[in-house]
Amino acid sequence: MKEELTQALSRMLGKPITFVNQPDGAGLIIRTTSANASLGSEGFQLQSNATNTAITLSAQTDIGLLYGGFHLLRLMQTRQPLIQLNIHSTPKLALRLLNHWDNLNRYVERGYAGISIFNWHTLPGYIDQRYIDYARANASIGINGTVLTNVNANAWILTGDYLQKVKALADVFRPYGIKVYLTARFSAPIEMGGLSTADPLQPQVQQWWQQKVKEIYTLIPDFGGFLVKANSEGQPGPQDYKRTHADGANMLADAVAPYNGIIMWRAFVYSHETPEDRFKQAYNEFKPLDGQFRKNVMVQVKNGPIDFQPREPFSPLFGAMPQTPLMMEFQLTQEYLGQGTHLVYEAPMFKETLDADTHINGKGSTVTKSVSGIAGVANIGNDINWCSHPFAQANWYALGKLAWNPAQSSETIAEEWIRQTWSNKTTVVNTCKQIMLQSREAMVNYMTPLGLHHIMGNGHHYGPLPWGNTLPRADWNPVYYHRADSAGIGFNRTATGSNALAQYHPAAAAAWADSNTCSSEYLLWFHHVSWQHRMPTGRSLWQELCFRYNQGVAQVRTMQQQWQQLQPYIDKERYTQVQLMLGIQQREAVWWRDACLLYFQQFSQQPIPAQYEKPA
Ligand code: GCW
Repeated sequence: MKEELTQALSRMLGKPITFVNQPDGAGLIIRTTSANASLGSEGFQLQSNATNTAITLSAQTDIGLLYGGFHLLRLMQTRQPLIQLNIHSTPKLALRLLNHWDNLNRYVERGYAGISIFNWHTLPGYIDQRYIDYARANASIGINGTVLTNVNANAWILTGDYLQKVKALADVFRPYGIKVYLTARFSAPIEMGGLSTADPLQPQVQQWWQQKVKEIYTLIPDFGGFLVKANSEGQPGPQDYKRTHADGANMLADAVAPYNGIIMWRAFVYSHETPEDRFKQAYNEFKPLDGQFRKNVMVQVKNGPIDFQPREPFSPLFGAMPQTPLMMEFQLTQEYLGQGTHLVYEAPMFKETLDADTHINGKGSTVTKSVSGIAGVANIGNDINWCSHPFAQANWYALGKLAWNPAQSSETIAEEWIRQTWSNKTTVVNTCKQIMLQSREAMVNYMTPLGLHHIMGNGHHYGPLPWGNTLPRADWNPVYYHRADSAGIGFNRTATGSNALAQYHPAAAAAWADSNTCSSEYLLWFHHVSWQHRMPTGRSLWQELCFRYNQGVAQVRTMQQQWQQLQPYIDKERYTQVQLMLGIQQREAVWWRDACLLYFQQFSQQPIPAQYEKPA
């Protein structure tokens, strides 16, 4: 913390900083205190004295002081007044993690910002300054854990040589309060251990994991634990041996329990065999297991039931597993959100899920109340600016801030980030904020308005492919999701359809159950409605679709104009980068609109209203 303050304060104030052991009552007074138990192990307090000549930063731990130090620097950098401070801050969620989908060969699955920052080849001997900066950046926003490896896991990370490399990273991250976690490939006992089975109920399998875990903790005493993707998309898992997810998770949980480790077991599963609506599968598999997991198992649930779409209803698992701690999984990397090129500020999307009401324990049972931690699939790579698109870093920032305090608004977070990243000038702050705050809704409009989902290109998930119908599995194909025909469009998930709605508490389901009252944002998630269906705006469904797609394009054009106004205030390099990216985004918004409207028009058999641009 001393180092951080020295570096930052001397630059901000333009003069060297001195530390003294006997403060004379003025300046910044830093102290650890055991007197204030409410601060916990990570909280901090910043308080001014009566005459505003001193600020006291106190915490129970060094990490608390570090977080408090960063907070003070943030106040300064965003030009907040430093008088009458009375801040008491503790994280609302204990686990605030990044999940890297980084492979050992440095290819990042769904990564759009270069290759992995973790250079396994030169570790453990070479400690790249980037590892230190990565830890500093994370600590500055309260992130306290990182899963270094892809959930589509490679067993080799568990070999002795690789564990030395992991240890080197853990040693770098420790002073910043960041614990290291790994992904565990369920079949590792076979692939690495030479066993003939990975059956979690076989004693030799259990022993293999116990040994492995012991080896890890000998090197890394504060190792966090494992994140596991099992029996999903071809990954090995306990079901290969007719065991349940609980059997698999508990076996690993028992191995790490003596060291206070945890297992984060992912609920992102959907099976090749079941013809069941994919929406329902995670709930169907996991809900019956509630109560069967060990105490140190957390089930990690993606925000929505399908897969990181521009807009999804919250996953029905939130609130549905009262005996199992849940982790929220958000995706920072923009797999379905324009990837490396589109400017999309994701905080409003995260907030929408966190604030959603599950009604499980009556009104006000927000999703936030049902989670014990938040993980963000990282959007970081070795690009010079970490996240490639200059605005993408805001999503990393927002994840940390929301995990610390889910009640913070998207706007406040955006403003903080803009001030620290671009400028404190009012025009820049206000204009960037406008751009950021409309960006997610713009994207929903030009990609998947009114509750359309999963109509992007197969495999790479980039660009429109609503006509996609050639893959061997129904639920890989866009036509499975939009179900457009001459009668109408949308997926009927009510009682007369797949009845996925029944997985929600009746009070939550009620908001979506009737196509006449279901909010437009979710309409086609839950209903197949006719092209003539009357929307709350008075337009027909078809007209509304035309309106939304065009609105999305118009919003991106507005974003372009707004950005242009900032040219005098932004350095040329970053200004041009964003400008060119917005150009791509604009062209692609048009591409999306034209492709989708022309495709759906075959079914609606209605003209595109004259006021809109004619698709090329
Ligand atoms: O979002 C999908 C991606 C896969 C990913 C999978 C998952 C890591 O298309 O690339 O695999 O979900 O979350 O497991």
